[in-house]
Amino acid sequence: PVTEAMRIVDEDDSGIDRAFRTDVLLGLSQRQKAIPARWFYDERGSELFEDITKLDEYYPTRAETEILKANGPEFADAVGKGAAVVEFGSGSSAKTPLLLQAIAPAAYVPIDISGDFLRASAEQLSAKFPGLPVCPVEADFTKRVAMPDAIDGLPRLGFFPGSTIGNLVPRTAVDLLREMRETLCDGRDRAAKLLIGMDRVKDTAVLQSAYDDAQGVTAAFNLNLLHRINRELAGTIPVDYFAHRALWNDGIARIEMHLEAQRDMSFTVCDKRFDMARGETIHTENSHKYTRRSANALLLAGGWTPTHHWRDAHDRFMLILADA
Ligand code: AVJ
Repeated sequence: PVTEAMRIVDEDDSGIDRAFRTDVLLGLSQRQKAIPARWFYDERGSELFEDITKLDEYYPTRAETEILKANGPEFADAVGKGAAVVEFGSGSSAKTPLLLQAIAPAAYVPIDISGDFLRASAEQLSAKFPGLPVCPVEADFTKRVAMPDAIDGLPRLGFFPGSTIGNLVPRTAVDLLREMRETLCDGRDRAAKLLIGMDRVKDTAVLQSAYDDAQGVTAAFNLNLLHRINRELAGTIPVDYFAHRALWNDGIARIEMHLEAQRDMSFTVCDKRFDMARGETIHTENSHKYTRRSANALLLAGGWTPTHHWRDAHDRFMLILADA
């Protein structure tokens, strides 16, 4: 059974997403132009990301799935039965069934900003687990989210797979971890845990090709952001003048994606004019990589105490369980 999701996207009279407009206009006005990675995921962007997860070069999805498949009984032991699983950014993940199978939860609460994706994946999940109450919530999980009454009194397990946390700089990641703790604990002294996936620091060439694949799917994913701006924010960006770049920033252990101007240009977005010089970039994504220690430090700063730690056979990825 799937309950009705609430709609929370804030649109103006012409149907423009206010948060998207603000992030793009402010982001393009900075000296180093930058747009938050969360805006990649319109319908096309979500499809392209699904394609990325199937690429030979893109290991994180397979590595995390391997960990989930290999450790079912251990998750069940560590989490206990009858929890409400609250998934932050449910997407269309194939990972969720693996977790639900392993721990036999009492309810499943997927939270996602994309309502259509959310409803589709809630229906799919519900079909696979008849009898499991599924309560989708359409919301921006970077803020505290009200939990459905249906899970009152149940112990809660937050699930945040996919290394999505890696998109955030540490200051913002810590804020998010604290918001998740608020969402799960509801201001009370509730039993809450978090199972979070984090990508590991590894050989630079492996990282680089994971974010700059031979087929150009990641390039298309990156460039799709410009198409989205043109479509949704009345933009005139000449998309063909941009090239995809993926760089490893060793000092802060992250892959950076940029869109690099291949020539001087000017364009407008929502009637605002922007100029770019050849070689200048729009910074579109950070994907932070962690060691066990740096991951633990981040979780602790966010109010979570790590208790368990699992890796795939090739040490590429880790799942960490933490206590509120
Ligand atoms: C969905 C944030 C985990 O950082 O690996 C994939 C997104 N960007 N290829 C990542 C992404 C380019 C991805 N996350």
